[in-house]
Amino acid sequence: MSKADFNLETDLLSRDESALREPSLYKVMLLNDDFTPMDFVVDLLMDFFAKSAEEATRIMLNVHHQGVGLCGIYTLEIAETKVTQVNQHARNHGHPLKCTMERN
Ligand code: TYC
Repeated sequence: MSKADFNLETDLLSRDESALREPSLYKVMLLNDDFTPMDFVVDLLMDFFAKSAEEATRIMLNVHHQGVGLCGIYTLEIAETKVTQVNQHARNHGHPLKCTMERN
């Protein structure tokens, strides 16, 4: 095998060790509370998660009734940024809304 034929991914690393494996994904979730106004949550889902008014309303009501709801699935840094921005936005407006993330 000539040097030109050597492929690190396929010849040396197992599938699990491959530098080409997909990045881990993280679910970004909204948690329910009794105080944050529904229209604030709908606007937040449209502004930070690019949801339509209809989809944002569906997600907000899902959180309201189930206690938690999925906003989106992202790679680590994007998920962390969404969580930080949403929690800061809620704090800035005096609402207790919490956004969290978990490994998918
Ligand atoms: N439960 C809130 C209310 O009745 C609405 C709400 C929805 C709050 C989703 C937070 O993540 C949330 N005003």
